[in-house]
Amino acid sequence: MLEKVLIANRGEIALRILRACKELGIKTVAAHSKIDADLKHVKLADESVCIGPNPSPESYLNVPAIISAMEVTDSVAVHPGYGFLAENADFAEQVEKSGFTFIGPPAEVIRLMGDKVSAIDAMRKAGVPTVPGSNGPLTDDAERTTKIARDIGYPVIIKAAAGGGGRGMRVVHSEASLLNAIHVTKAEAKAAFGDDTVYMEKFLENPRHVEVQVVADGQGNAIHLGDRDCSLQRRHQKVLEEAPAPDIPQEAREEVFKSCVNACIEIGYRGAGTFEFLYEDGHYFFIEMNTRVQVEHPVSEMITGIDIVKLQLTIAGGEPLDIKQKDVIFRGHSIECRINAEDSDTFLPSPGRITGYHAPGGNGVRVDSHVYSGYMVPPNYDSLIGKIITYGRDREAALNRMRNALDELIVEGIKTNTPLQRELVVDGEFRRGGVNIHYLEKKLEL
Ligand code: MV4
Repeated sequence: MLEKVLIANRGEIALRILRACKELGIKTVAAHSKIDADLKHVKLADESVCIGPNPSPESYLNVPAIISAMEVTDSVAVHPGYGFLAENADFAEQVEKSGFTFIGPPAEVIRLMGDKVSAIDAMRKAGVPTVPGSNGPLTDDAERTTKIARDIGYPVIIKAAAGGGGRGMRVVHSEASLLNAIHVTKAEAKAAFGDDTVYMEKFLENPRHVEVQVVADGQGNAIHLGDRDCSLQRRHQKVLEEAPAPDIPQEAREEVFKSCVNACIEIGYRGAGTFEFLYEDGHYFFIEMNTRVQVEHPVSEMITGIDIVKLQLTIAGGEPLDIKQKDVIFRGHSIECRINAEDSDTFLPSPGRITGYHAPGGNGVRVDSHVYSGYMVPPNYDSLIGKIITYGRDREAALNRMRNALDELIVEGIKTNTPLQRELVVDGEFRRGGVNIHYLEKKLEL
């Protein structure tokens, strides 16, 4: 087992990681920026180190500072959480080269998945269903490119290989605008990522965002923890997630789950990971793989009873998976509402001091949050201040519990998106289940 883990993140996920370490008897080091000295996990950790000033490039993205912090504290491993350096292959590589353990997949696998062209290629070869597309980078052969688009059929979407998460994409509706759209997307990709490689896919007009959670030990064992629906999003920011994904035929899901587990073995995956799919008209289309623990991982934990972060830690410590697929029992339904320090109508950030705080509770209610009364939400980082997760025997029960939990939540001193979440959990169409990725943005336009 890992002896001492450095937590290179902040906020609720840092606290989540700290709790998992404590349950496993692992010593903890909280690496934090100057303004984050008062974070809850910093107070609870065995040790803490200030790794730099508030701007994240100088602290949570500062690789030498993090590696130095591991050296001075005798940490053996680093947990990157999500965001920041979590999917940075160069960071993982430097950590390992310095003799420490990166809690995540091997650097080569992060790199393979970071390049969307190579990720899709690997998945297609492993039998994961992908979007009809160019099956590789677009070349400067205009005739060939035009033919690919014709064969796929318009609309198509041009995506940057180095993009992902909604960055560097452009939809093309007709041949007349194809070549210029590629030209512009390449220029933007070059400027944003330093890599102008782009590829083409059929543009799916009304898909759902369905993702599959996997865990692999890198020793030949891999399992899936079912799916999540994350379609409720605004500008590529997820707002509410749930597990399982509602209203999908069981045979279709079992098939895609199997393909994901198989792909984990084929690519030498290790740790927790997520296969992102678009789901439309009964078909799954792989788009990206996330090689980190995700914000919404708790809904999968709630319906399986499995602690994903503890598995990340035991696997990084070299232990084989001690759970077989047949021992993963799916039961009930779980909803997660993200609580952000932002105006519920304008979505503008609302940092500041929380003067009063009361968290919901009761049967089937989980709150993953680092905030407390008197806590100052800094303006420097993302606005997530916590997550409410509910469990119920079925979707309706989980939603009803969420409605009550949101009613109980009190956050004073700053604005939060709680009013929006309260509206969502009673929204008729959402409650019927299976709304697509455009539903929330369309609802907000009204
Ligand atoms: C797509 C798509 C439609 N067709 N690809 C956006 C985020 C990135 N992960 C992939 N994205 C999309 N890729 C094809 N071929 C629509 C989106 C998309 C989207 C996907 C998931 C969740 C929200 C979204 C919002 C807008 C567009």
